[in-house]
Amino acid sequence: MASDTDPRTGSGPSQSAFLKACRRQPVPHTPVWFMRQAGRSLPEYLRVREGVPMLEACARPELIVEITLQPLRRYAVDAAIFFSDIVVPLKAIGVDLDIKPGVGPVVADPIRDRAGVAALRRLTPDDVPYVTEAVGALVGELGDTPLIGFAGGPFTLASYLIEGGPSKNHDHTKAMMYGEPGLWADLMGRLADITIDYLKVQVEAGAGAIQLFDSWVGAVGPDDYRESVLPHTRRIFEAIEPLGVPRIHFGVGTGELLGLMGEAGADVVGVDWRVPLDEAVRRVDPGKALQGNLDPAILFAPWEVVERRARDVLNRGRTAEGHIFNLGHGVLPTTDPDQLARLADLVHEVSAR
Ligand code: 1CP
Repeated sequence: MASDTDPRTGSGPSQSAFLKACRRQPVPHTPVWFMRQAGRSLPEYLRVREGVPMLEACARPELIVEITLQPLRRYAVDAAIFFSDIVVPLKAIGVDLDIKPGVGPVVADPIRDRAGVAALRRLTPDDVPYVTEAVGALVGELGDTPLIGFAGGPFTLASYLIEGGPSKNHDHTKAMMYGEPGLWADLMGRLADITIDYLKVQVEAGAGAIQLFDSWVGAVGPDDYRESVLPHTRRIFEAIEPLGVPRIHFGVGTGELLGLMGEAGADVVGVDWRVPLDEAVRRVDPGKALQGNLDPAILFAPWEVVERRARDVLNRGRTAEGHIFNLGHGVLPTTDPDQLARLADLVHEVSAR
């Protein structure tokens, strides 16, 4: 693969603080970005999305590029994240689904039997030409700032497909996981294949890192995670390894799974706000960087509180081999963008070496 370093200046995304921290190398400052930094909390996002359904926005390269760049005009973040959604690759291989405003992904025919699982086919670059085009354009626009590609983790994708939409208890999902392990393994294997195909498209088009969002996997205990999820996640990370980009793994409520999520093959383990980073260091094997973990709701408190809590995250993050500052989950829709702008600057100031 061609190097992204300019031999004359030694610059390029590979020299960025974000990629260095992912690789546990020394950094000039702690890098920062925010999950869901694009989107709902930005008035300029709401303007360009007016009258454009979410899945249509995800299939229009010029909109993807614009929305991905919007947060970078406001915040001094160290990385951009590709604007899309975790269900985009499923839609691209023909699953009948939509993203309903105020709800989330909704699947027309939930997958609960062998025929439904068997209909899930692999993804080819021709299924997502808009992704290749948008990533390529973004990498050109972003210069030295790395672009994070992403996909949903297999448990989270399985949950949307089996439940048919957002779910609190994942009833049908767990019924299949516990009651029909053969069918579950087939489904998870296919989702892993699709995810590998989809992440490869993004990295081959120029994404400098990938994040696997297994947002809802915290619903599973450690033994079941090890048996029913980890093998599939491991296969995804192993398939991406030869591409040479850092692999980040994140889920919500995964305090009891952090060690296993690292074992699955991530270079960087994302931590939600429930586990302090110095405790997360003890739970994850050596050789991993950590990402996180300010409670996104802290941003609703006065700035003094945000500052104190952000300094605490940075202090605890110093115990990790590499730390990427982030929120403990996505930016909440009513967040004041000025608080985020101030937070990104604070992280850089406080952590400058
Ligand atoms: O920074 C960014 O802009 C990235 C954009 C992004 C990402 C990373 C979107 C846009 N979706 C995602 C990933 C995603 N989608 C995750 C993993 C991250 C996380 O845990 O937050 C998940 C679980 C989803 C599923 C999803 N899509 C939901 C959650 C529903 C639930 O189960 O509670 C929702 C509301 C969506 C729709 C969606 N995705 C993105 C946007 C901007 C929207 C809202 C669109 C609309 O309402 O029109």
